[in-house]
Amino acid sequence: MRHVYNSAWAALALLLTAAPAFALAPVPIVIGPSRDGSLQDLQKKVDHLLGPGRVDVHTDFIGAHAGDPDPWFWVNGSSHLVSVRLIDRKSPHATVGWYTDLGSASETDAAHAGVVLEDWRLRGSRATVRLPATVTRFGFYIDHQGGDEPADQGVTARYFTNRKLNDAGPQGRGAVHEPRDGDMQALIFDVSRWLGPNTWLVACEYSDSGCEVGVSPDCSDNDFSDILFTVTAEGGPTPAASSTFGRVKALFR
Ligand SMILES: [Ca+2]
Ligand SMILES: [Ca+2]
Repeated sequence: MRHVYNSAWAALALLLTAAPAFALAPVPIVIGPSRDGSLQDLQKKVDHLLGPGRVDVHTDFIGAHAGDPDPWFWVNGSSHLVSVRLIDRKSPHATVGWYTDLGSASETDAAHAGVVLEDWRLRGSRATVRLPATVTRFGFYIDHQGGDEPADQGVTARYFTNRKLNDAGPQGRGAVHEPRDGDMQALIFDVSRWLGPNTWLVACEYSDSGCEVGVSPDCSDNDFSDILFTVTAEGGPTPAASSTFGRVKALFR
């Protein structure tokens, strides 16, 4: 029987590895008016996608409430299949990829990451990724080729959905506003009620969100509406849905 216990402990260790941290307080995010006009406001785009009044972008993102997972990542479920659909983007100069999330670091080599949506993809296009079974936690990165907005300073930036992996403040020069322990470059919403089980909306900022917030050249507008895509875990369980967290917690009651 000994090997049975060993297997159980191995499974438990895997759960502990994947266990999330939880926000003690809401993650303080400033969403600013879009420099591209009110039609680009994230709330309008989300209302168009889900229907008006369903999601408040200021208060419903994951991390907006104490007790929410922070930072966010997904857990590789049993099917290992994840589909990504491009909802909207302002500029074609961005690529979305998945990466292996190690908590305080990312793995982005070819065995642990890959391109999901290339910059030529059109709105509405969908891509499906089969994650390696060895990957426990994952997230998405956005490579934005600079030049669209003044704050980008013409450089290509890589942002991660796990905010702790993004440099603090403008180009890593230190935080100038909250949150000070990792710039939030993507707001993530659980939209499973409206778009199907295990579906999240990821709303990204192309500029360095650690810059001062505004529309002047050295600022980021922090409209979080520069590229929007959905993530769906196909065929059942379960990237990091709240039910997964519930099960993890239940083990320790
Ligand atoms: Ca930054
Ligand atoms: Ca923006």
